[in-house]
Amino acid sequence: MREAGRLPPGQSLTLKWPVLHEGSVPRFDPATWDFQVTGLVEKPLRLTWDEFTALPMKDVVADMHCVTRWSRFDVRWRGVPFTELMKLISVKPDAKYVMVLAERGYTSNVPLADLLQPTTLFALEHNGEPLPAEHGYPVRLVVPHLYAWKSVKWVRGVEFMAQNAPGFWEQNGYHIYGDPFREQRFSG
Ligand SMILES: Nc1nc2c(c(=O)[nH]1)N[C@H]1C(S)=C(S)[C@@H](COP(=O)(O)O)O[C@H]1N2
Ligand SMILES: [Mo]
Repeated sequence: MREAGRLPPGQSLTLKWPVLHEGSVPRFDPATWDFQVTGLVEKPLRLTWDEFTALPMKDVVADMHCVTRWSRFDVRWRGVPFTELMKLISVKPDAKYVMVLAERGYTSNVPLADLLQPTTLFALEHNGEPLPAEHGYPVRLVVPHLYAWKSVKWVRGVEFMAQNAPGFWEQNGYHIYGDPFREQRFSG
């Protein structure tokens, strides 16, 4: 055990990797895939697959906590840190929140400060292999310190916002922030 209290309250450890998402697994076509940055930026940005995968990458080993009460320890991700994306854009000073956008209209809102954490990345690999399709191939966001519904699979872009706004699960009763150690599962 790396530290006591590593398992958040109300969670159980799993050694498997459950698959959890709304809808079906989208198809990936590198010729049409893009990553779009919109909202409160000086200039919107569009990256092609080749441009996105040329960005610097690093490894992050982190635990994963789903609001449905399973946690996985020591998940190894490799991908593009959110801070690398920040180097390509000028965010306007009033941008404080981000809507993360995925295939099929899935969204989740995350404060910009949380995305700037060194452990937040756009993961392309898991344990040295490309992400399995059902786990977000080709790219998913990983925000390990929040409940995993914020770790958006099949991510396609981010929109910078001045005000917080609920994403898909947040509109359906999940907590607007989602800290597993404070058991922020549901709103209200
Ligand atoms: N695009 C998309 N990303 C998503 C979801 C989803 O429904 N659609 N579900 C979230 C939820 S609730 C969880 S717990 C994790 C599960 O990731 P996994 O299937 O790789 O374990 O993905 C998150 N990312
Ligand atoms: Mo979840």
